[in-house]
Amino acid sequence: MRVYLDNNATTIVDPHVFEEMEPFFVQKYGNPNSLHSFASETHQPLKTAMEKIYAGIHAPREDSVVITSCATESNNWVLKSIYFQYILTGRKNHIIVSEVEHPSVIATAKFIESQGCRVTYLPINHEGLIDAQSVRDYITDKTALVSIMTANNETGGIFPVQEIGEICKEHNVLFHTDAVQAIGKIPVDVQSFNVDYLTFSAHKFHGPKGVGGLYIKKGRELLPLLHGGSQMGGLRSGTLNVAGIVGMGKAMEQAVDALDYEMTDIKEMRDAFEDELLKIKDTFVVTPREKRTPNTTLISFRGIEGEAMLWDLNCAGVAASTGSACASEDLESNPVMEAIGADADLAHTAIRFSLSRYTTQEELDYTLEVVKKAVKRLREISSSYAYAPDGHDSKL
Ligand code: C6P
Repeated sequence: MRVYLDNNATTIVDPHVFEEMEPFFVQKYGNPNSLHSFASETHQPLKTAMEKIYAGIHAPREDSVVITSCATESNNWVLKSIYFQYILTGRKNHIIVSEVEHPSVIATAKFIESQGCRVTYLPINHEGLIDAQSVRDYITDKTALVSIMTANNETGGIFPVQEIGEICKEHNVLFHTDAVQAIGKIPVDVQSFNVDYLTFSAHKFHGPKGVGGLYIKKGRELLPLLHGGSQMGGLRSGTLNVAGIVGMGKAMEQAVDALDYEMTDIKEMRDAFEDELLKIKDTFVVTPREKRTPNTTLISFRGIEGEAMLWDLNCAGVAASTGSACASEDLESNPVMEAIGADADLAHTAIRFSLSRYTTQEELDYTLEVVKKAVKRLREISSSYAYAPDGHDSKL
């Protein structure tokens, strides 16, 4: 059996999404900006897709949604543009990001820090969450931007963006949220979130890879990301990825339709799965369930290196991760566990299981059996775990 439980890294493209994209490769392949029928036959599908994207995040018509290639691009764009517009010009000198943002925010923040911007890396609390009021403590009259994710990709922890948005508004500070892990898992509404910018990426909600977006509130315009033609209002030039945009539109529509299922059925399946995992001795989950996206469990198995567990899971056909896919090759400990202050053993033993609406009970039952066997085998050979063959394991 093959089981895919790494849906925070990427998701299967929904067959209906694929079906809607297909005509735009070999039949309707015109450049939307050309002046002939090959171009015009792409116009209505693009318009419909954009309407679905606006509706999915509750964006008012007067605001902008700019299509990008991925969330990494959207995140880079916001921070670098703010640097050019506010920091380099001397109007402001400071931004705030949480210390557990995705690397596309953290690395960009570090880059602009190297160029002279002051950056506050907001700490998380013992539950792996952000205290909204702590944002207030760090804001100064020189703060240009706060960038805090809607939901964390490692733990699934949901951050209080609505409250943070209100605080930013009160202080006249721009607010960006990376909502990549929230779309299709919890309601996302740019208006109630009080955001100026919001990032998303189609491949996290059963859309294609290589297409994402950035919501920009009216009056909060950024500098053009790619100079060139007039596409995307001149903010991001380049021939439109028609199939990708059509696919993202369909995926967004379906994500909204499936939201209830994710928040009830998938959550129930995740909770029951997690209950079983927690019955294994010396296992730990940090962020409380009710404060997490419905599909994610980040669990530590004391005494077992995350990579060793992944090996055993993979050999049995189960795909999970030790955390963010783009940091998985550096063998570092899980950054959220580190930020919480977990000891080195625990930080190195975290495994992320992330479900999707395609996950079945049968797959979770099989995974449980695989995990139990892996825990037994790996703890027997673990140098940091005292394993008692009679089943009474103990911590060193
Ligand atoms: N996180 C994970 O395994 P792209 O691929 O650029 O569209 O998405 C980047 C990104 C940005 N923000 C968040 C919160 C994310 O989770 C991701 C992607 C994957 O956690 C791959 S590193």
